[in-house]
Amino acid sequence: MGLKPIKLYWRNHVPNPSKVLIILEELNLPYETSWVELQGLKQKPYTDVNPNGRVPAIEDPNHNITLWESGAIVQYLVETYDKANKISYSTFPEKYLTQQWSYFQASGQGPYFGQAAWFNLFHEGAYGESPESAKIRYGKEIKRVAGVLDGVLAKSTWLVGDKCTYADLAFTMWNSQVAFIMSSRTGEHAWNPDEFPNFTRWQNACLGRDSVKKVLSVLSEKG
Ligand SMILES: N[C@@H](CCC(=O)N[C@@H](CS)C(=O)NCC(=O)O)C(=O)O
Repeated sequence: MGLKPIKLYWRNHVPNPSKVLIILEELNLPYETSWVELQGLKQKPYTDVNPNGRVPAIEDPNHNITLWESGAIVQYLVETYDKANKISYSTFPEKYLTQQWSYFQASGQGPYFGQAAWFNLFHEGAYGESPESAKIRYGKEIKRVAGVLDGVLAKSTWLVGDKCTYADLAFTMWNSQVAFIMSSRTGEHAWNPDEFPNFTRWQNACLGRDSVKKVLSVLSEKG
């Protein structure tokens, strides 16, 4: 029997919903998207779906489940629908190493890159000040995280084993925003991808996946 479409609540140009879109595309799952306006995020009916008032969230009618937090959604999709292990592992220790990178992305990359975006792009508009120390702090974190990945990817093509997994792809959308987030930074604080050649090669490989190309084209159509 065919699957019913999975509903994804999302907004454009924000990395966490796109992280889920990439996995839906990778696994060739039927889905439909439901756009949530910014002012609708923190009020009903959306808070009945996600009491945390953020995107993404999904409703999967095939298993009667509503989920939020992009990492939990990706893990659910992979465990439920990636039976062929296209982008995951069921072997030991690869299964747990993939989870490890996925947790690192959700706790070490997403929030820090997000704060870098906030202080470089939005804080001044909201508070009328532009704290240099916060820009330095989060810019350094972007470089530190890129450096961790660069070191590991000097020895392997992908984060775990010999294939691209959901953990690699979890990093792609935030990585793709770094040049824009850091575009006003200069001198020693500037973002220079050449300092992280293995990270850059890996990011380009992720950007070359059909799933990522499809998501990026949908995002650019949406404007
Ligand atoms: N940890 C959450 C973060 C979700 C998140 O921050 N989503 C952003 C878009 S990328 C959002 O909804 N922002 C709106 C807001 O902060 O009000 C996840 O991974 O799903």
